[in-house]
Amino acid sequence: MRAIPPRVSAVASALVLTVLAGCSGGAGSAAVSVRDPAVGAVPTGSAALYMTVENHSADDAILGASCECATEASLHVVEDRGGILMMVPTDRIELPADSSTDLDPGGAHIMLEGLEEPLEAGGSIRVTIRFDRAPQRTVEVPVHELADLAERVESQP
Ligand SMILES: [Cu+2]
Repeated sequence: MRAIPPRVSAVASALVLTVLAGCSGGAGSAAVSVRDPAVGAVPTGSAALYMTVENHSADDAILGASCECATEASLHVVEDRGGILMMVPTDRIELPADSSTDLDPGGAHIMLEGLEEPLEAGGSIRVTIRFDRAPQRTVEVPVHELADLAERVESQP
C-alpha cells in the first residue's frame, strides 16, 4: 500500500462539491455522474482511461466498459507486489454511496485493449460504462498527451 494523503484530501473536497451540487437540484440529475474523463494518446495497443465518478445514490460499482475503438475493455487496479506496482484485473470498481471515486494513474482505471486506430491528442472517443445499479452511460472522452495525464495526479490538492 502506498501512502496517498493527497488523494484523500481530493476526495474530501470532491465530497463538498457533491453536496453543493446537490443543493442546486434540478430534474434529471443522475444517480451516477462522470467528470473529467481522459485517455492517453497512444499509437497502438492499449490505453488507460481515467475519470472521476460521483455516486449520489446507494453503493454502486463499475462492472465494465466498451468502446468501438477497442476490441476489449477491462477493469484494472494497481497493486504493490513487493515494491513493484502492477496492474491487476478486477471484476468491479466500487463506487461507495454518496461519494466521489477517482480513476487515475496509479489507481483503478478502465483499460482499453486492442485499439483499432491510434489515439491522437486533441481527438476523442466514445466509451460506454456499465454500472451495477445505475443505467449504463456513454461518455465522450478527450484524448490527452500522456505527460498531461501524469500531471493530473500531481495537480490534485
Ligand atoms: Cu491497466
